[in-house]
Amino acid sequence: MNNVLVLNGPNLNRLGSREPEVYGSADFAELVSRVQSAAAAEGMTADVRQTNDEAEMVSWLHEAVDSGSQVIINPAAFTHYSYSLRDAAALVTKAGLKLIEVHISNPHSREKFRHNSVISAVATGVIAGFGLESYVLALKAL
Ligand code: CA2
Repeated sequence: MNNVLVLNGPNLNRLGSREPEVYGSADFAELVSRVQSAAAAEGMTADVRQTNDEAEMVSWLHEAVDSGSQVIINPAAFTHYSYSLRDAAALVTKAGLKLIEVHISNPHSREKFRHNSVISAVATGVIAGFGLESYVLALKAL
């Protein structure tokens, strides 16, 4: 079966605890089950992970290259400044694997510092602003 790595960055483990007007009311456990059932509906399996650690996220992208896995990634705040994550994401797409950047909110409608992504230029595509549906749309795109 086609397995996709669904990687989530810092603070997303706290989803549901604040700012429901921006991120919705679902918690991270609900995100995991929503993504896994959407993946099953597409004939895929989803390995859904979250980390607050930049080095761990870089290692997971290396793992995607080594195992030939496609990636859906919500880099969270790393989106806006992490060149190490950008370089690791570029390794994925340069290996011929798809990497889709997703966001729950629409960063372009928020503070200026969220308007820039250092990841988007090396991603296959970007989906933002549809709540947890952003992940489902990314699965459909894959
Ligand atoms: O909209 C997104 O998915 C973001 O990637 C979420 C990041 C933010 O830094 C990006 O600009 C956009 C923030 C994740 C924090 O998640 C929480 C949500 C609710 C409660 C606590 C943390």
